[in-house]
Amino acid sequence: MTARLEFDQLQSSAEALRRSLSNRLMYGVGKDAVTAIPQDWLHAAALAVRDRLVQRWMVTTRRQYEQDVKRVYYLSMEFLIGRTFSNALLALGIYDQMKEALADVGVDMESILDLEPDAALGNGGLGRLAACFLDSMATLGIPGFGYGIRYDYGMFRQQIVDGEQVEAPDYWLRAGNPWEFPRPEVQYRVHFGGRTVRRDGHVEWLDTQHVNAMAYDTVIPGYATDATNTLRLWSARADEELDLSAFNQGDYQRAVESRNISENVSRLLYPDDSTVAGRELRLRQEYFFVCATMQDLIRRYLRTHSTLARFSDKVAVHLNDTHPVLAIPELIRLLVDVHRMSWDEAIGNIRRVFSYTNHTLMPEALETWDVELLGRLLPRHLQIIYDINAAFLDEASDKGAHELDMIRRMSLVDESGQRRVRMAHLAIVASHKVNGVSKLHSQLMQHDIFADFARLYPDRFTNVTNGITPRRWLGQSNPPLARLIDESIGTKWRTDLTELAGLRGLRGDASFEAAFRAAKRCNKVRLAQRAKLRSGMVFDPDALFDMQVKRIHEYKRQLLNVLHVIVRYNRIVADPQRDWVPRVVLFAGKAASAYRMAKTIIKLINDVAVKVNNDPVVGERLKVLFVPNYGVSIAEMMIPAADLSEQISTAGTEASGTGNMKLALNGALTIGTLDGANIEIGESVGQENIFIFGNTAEQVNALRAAGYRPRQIYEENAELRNALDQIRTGFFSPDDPARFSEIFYTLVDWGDHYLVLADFAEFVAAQEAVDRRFVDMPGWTASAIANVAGVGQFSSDRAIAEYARDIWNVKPIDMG
Ligand code: 26Q
Repeated sequence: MTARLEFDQLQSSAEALRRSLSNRLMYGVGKDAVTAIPQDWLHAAALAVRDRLVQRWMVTTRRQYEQDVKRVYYLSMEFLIGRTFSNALLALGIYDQMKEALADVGVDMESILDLEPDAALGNGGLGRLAACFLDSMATLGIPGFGYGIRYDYGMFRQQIVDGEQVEAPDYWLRAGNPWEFPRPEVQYRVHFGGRTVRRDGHVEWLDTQHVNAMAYDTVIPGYATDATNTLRLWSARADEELDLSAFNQGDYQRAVESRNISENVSRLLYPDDSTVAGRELRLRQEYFFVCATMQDLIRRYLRTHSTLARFSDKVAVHLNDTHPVLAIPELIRLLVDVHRMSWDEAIGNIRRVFSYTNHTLMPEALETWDVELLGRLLPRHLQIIYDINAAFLDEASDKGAHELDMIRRMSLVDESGQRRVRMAHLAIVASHKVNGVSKLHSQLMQHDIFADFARLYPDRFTNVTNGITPRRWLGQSNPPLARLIDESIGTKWRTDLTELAGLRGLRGDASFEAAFRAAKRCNKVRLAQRAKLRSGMVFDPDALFDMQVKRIHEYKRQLLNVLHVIVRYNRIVADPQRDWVPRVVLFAGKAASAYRMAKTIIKLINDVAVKVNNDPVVGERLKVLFVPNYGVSIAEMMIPAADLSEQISTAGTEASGTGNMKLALNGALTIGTLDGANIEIGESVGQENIFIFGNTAEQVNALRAAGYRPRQIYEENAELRNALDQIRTGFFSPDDPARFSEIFYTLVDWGDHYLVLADFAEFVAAQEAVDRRFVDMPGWTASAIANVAGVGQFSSDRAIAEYARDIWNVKPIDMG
């Protein structure tokens, strides 16, 4: 029986929104216009918007059900969503109407936007990619679900105190989260520990401890479509039983304390320190969310199917790196031990269902887990992994892999030293597709780290170059440019970014070029105002804005950038009267809290900034600023203001990069190495519109093999030597002259692993070419336009269409 429910059909006019706003403030927030603080208005407005999303959500869910669609489950430990309010308004096409409605009740919308906290449930590129993919799946109508963890504390807030990074907790839920729907009725038990007992064909897992995973749902709107998707995040809940037993023993306090401990599993996001410390809580997190997710998707499947026979026709599970790879043994466990499927049938299903994206080539960043820890926490899963390994090694030997060395290299268990499970190997063996995230990365993957597997399973490996959503990274973050593009070539680019190619025809059109420059200048003024407000620093919007915004990591080579800044500074001081091109060098990014070198690099940037910015001889010719607390919202403000995009990783280390795409889309020119997606960006925007320098991945290998000698470079290049000596002897740190000596030795005497010195001279030469081009303003503008016009293929819509066709085998839903 269906109840006779009647709903208001919510309209999009300013008037309808004003009415919703009043209702939501009153009945949703419990305030009136007199008592409401700005935060309350934001909350009420968010609820009014959410109501309109829910309408679409219900329609989509019904269509999915009617069409018995194949669903994609995108499993990721990270979703770096940022703010939702503006994004949802734009998706619904009600931005101006909401602004008017708020103005009618005396609230300035722009002033409340900044009150929304970022949902910062991710570290960097991998987490933001997941967020862009959700946006694109919804926009394309791909039936997709994001699954992850609802961390109480997201990415830490970075404060800079005396030039050093200080971490503060990010309690993003403090004011409540109007975008989520708690689903207390959707809870699954997640077991840990215990022992296993074999019983005819299946295995029982006994004497475990458990915690519950409770669902929180967020609607993901598609742009200019009724289609929406769901992001389901799990939060840990201790259950009643746990309390009762302890309570019965008369220890009420301990009962409550133990609740807290078991709920810790969803407490915080682990920062990526790239040398994975074997943290037990991290392993618990990984299992916690995939366990709940696998139970949930089996339940959803069985609601509309009576047997599991067609499971793999209706379910695709994608692993965003190896972090969710325990989903594989967990699904096998559920199919075999709970649903009593045969092992062979279960294995067949696994391979059809799973696919895996690799995001790094650096061996120290590949996840492995100690067999002892795995066996203690997840004894059944360790058995399953051993069984998969045995079957795999048989298969490998059938296919002719007999050589003992090769078997050892490919085994899921690394037996050298303390035995460890190689999570990437598990993902490869159990997936039907494995992809890298740029052409170069996918090639290196097949020729270097996973070469044995690529020989064994040549059809399994593929490339899907990353992409970014144009809705957030142009439409939302860069209104002046978005408006200009709308006026010049129409609005279709928002759902088909290749439309931007139409801008090519406008190069040489003086009025378009002037408007293009004006849009950039407007963004630079906005950033300069913000910087003035926050740091007191004043800079000239007509200077060249040079930006390196990304996590702080040795391989990303912020040090190379700093060395150039120091050399430029020394040159200015030596010859202040030359016709210097004024530059503002901006850095932003977080260092993992345990990564000492990365933190020292932040301090160096800030010490160099103090020296440069306070030298009266330098003046406007050079300014250096480290912008604190880089995250999605700060990126949205900074990126549109960039002239120059620094993408200077050691070739072969940056899997793809996505900041490179965002900056090019906003009309910055790239200075970069032939690494990750930089290569494809160069091919698309034209080599004359990008500044490429440095050793190629191949040359990097050759250099290392031949015995790289950084000290020789140091000795032979006087300017470089001088800069490094300044770092070593305390020129930038007179209060603590030895502060940066470790940086010096790392580069000069301890091998310079990332070849900073090897690429230095070419980098400086490329920077000189940048200056020459920038003073030719028409030439620069033409190149900037060529960048915007050329990056259409780096839309996440293109990436998702490729995943859907080549990896997931899913079709868009028919919205009727
Ligand atoms: C693993 C285990 C324990 C703790 C933390 C981690 C961990 C967390 C996050 C390891 C790695 C990450 C994040 C990696 C990441 O962001 N990689 C980037 O992914 C982007 C999207 O594909 C690429 O564009 C970047 O090149 C790549 O660096």
